[in-house]
Amino acid sequence: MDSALPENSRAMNEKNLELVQQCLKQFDVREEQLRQIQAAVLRDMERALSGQTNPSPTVRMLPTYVRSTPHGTEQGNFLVLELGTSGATLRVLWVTLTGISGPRKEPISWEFTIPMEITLGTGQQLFDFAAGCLVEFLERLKVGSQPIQLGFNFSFPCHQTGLDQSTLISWTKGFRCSGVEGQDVVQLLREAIQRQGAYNIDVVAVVNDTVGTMMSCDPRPQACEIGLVVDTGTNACYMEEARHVGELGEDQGRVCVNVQWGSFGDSGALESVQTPFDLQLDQESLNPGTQRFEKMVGGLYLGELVRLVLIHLAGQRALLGGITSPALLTRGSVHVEHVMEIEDPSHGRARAQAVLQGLGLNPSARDCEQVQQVCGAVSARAAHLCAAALSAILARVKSNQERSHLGIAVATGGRVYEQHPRFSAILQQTVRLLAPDSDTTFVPSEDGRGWGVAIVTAVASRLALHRHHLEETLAPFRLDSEQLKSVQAQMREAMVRGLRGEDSSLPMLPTFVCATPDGTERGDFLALDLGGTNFRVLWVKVGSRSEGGVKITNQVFSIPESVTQGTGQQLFDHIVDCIVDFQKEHGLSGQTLPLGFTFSFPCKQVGLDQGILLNWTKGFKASDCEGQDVVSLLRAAIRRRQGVELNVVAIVNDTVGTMMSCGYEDPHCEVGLIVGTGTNACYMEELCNVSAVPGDKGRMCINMEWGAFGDDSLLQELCTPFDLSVDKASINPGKQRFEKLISGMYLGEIVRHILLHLTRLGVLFRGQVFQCLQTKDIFKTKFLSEIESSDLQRRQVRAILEKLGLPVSCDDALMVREVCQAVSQRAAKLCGAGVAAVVEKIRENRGLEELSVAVGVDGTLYKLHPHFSDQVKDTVRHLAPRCSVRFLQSEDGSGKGAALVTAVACRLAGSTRA
Ligand code: 0WK
Ligand code: BGC
Ligand code: BGC
Repeated sequence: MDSALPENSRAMNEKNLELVQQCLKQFDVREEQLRQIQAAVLRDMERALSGQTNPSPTVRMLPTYVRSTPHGTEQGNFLVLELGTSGATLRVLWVTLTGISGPRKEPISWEFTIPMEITLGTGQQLFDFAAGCLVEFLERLKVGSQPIQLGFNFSFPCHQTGLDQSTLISWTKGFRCSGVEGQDVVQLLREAIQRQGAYNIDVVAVVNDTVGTMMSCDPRPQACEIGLVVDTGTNACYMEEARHVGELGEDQGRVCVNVQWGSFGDSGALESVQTPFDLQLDQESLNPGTQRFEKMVGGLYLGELVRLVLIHLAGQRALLGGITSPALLTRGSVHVEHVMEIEDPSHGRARAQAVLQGLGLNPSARDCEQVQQVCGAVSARAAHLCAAALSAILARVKSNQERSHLGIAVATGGRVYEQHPRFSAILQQTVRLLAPDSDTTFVPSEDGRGWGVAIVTAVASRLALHRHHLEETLAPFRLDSEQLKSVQAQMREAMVRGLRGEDSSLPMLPTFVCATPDGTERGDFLALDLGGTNFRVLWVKVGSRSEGGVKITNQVFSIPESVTQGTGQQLFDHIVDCIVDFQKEHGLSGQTLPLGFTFSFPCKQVGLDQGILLNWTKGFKASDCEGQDVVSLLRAAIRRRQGVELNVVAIVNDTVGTMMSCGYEDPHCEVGLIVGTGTNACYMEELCNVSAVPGDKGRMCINMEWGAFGDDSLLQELCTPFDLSVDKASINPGKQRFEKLISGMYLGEIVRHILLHLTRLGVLFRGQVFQCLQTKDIFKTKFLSEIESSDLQRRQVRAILEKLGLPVSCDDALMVREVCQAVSQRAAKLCGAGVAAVVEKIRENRGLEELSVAVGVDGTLYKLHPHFSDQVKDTVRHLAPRCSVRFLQSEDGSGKGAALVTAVACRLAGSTRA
């Protein structure tokens, strides 16, 4: 072209070309620089994942709560609102998902331009504008008033705490609406839709555009595991191992992480490749100092970079004859579309001319050629940098999958990636250079993100439906203050009726224990503790405090079900066998020590050593015992065993034993509470209120047998179908209703029935009803305690359930935990309402304004469950504010109490064996 020109013009042209080349050289990023950037992005990713803050990583690594790539089963119609991917435009789509087998239906979509005053206005204006577009779209679509589920494609950095909870961290890409940063954008959209009041639209998911892009890929033959967007802005997401995402607290499965690589380099990592044009562009941008990587790659900035270079070169008189124009000097006058056209291999030169003339310039052919080079340099750098960052993700996924070679599919989207004539090719070539051990397939996402957002929305709506089913199922377990007050009042009335011997579901059994230990008790005693998790034989030495007070030697014996559900003779013979073994073991054989018998079942006592068993509870069903005096049954067994002599002095309920045991340490302990296999309470009642026992002076301990509260269907309203199933399947249907809502023997079963119900609804375990879930008593109450312990990560919850043979997803584990929490919380609150009724009774018995009292407590559920005891205490504080109640956990169990009752009896009878 120059050969025809005079010498000096040729020299001028060469000098100008030199100047242009020199300037564009700044946009060259060498391979080793790209590798440094790849390594720096990877380092930042790992820092962000592990929550490191110093130095703070500049990529954000935001969990998206999308846990699986599409499995194609999603179906239904979904509305999708896209905001922020393609500049100041908003798109509304109607997407019909037809599942894996159905034909792929093209979405119906509409694009709306967002006026500048909206993108820079208030958040309310922006969301009202968006809601207005939704209504306009739906009007045209004539969808009528059916409930509509919407997926919100919001392409800005957001901290998500769920599929439908997302807080905007900061605006990018020319948006700067006030009052939105730090807010939940789903809430803002819901409010705007409500203000429209036109349609019943439920926003069920918010999705970043990279996620929508990744999810829009057809999972056949290979699901995409990375989503890449290069449009106005740029970003990527990928499937990360959930265990690496600190804030999730999970260990299995994967979760999609929104990398937010636009902010990479905000702390200087890109300085080595930044040009003065980049710095100027950043200075003049809406968000100086941030989104440095995006400002070198995103479409919103490529045109601007070209413009600044053109002005610079014109300023050096190396281009355009040194002449600029007002349009060229106007920020944003060169768009990415211009750059893409100018780089068009066939028409680029002509387009360059048209674009420059459109800017009021008069370019020469040489100018056009050099402007093409400028565009080429700027976009090639963008593609190289993007490839370096993408290669960092590939390296991450490869190390996650512990593979030497990675085969992976990347979903791509965005106008720059899709429409720029060379961008994608340069990017793919550079990725092959930087990540040679990854076989990367680039899959253009067919309709962009709409599809993918609809799939995430379908998943989210399925999860929302599950959440609805879960809330609906658990709602009856969430007792409010009124319900608890009514249980307290009903129990109070039942107590009074029971004490008067009137019709009541509360037996209110006199125990003939009228005094708590006064510390003068002395001697050796044997004690038996039957009715809890373990059967124990105890040797209790009661000495003075200086001699160390009470010393206990005990031994736990198992009682096989064949005995607990055999004959009474078998049971009591088994008990005597254990006593004999114990005596042998501890050198007590042949000694006749006074014996206290903790027998934790409802007994009508006619004396301290006479107790007629009213009915078995807690899985015991030994025949020929109900209606019998169990002390006689024990004595008969002792007689049957030749050469054994035992002096049974007292029979006490475990609540009484517990009260006595704690009362030995704290004389204010006047209530005994058991929350273990079964549940029950006793307390010191005024003798004048106990119609069954003559006399009206002093007090007597009353064994309430509150487990039977509600056996007169008083608690019917509180009983859920799950409670009815547990009761029906129990060995004593219709009995112990209060106990069956509270105690350890039943909570696991209630949970199992709820899990079964939720599985049948398809909410849990993908709707598969596994045999183990249909197995009675397989879900132990101790699992509740384990699953609810707050420091237990989801992974451990899953381990417990997997041990049962249940394949558990993360969401399953979460929901199972919520079920356990609801069941145990109800139990604790009901137990608290019971204790409140008792302490209020004592306060009013004594005509006190304020009562200070202690409650002796025992039982595995109360002791081992992480939250049970606190919830009981909170409920008592709430329902009996005029009672200050201290809960004393019994260390030695009720066996010690039984020995102390025996010691008191012996003291009162004036006979102990030193
Ligand atoms: C330990 C007591 C015993 C009582 C038991 C209740 O010594 O008398 O029956 O607590 O708790 P569980 O063992 O049923 O959890
Ligand atoms: C946003 C990202 C988005 C990307 C591509 C960036 O400015 O921060 O969330 O994915 O643009 O649209
Ligand atoms: C029994 C009570 C006992 C409670 C706690 C209930 O099943 O009826 O007597 O106190 O369990 O063990």
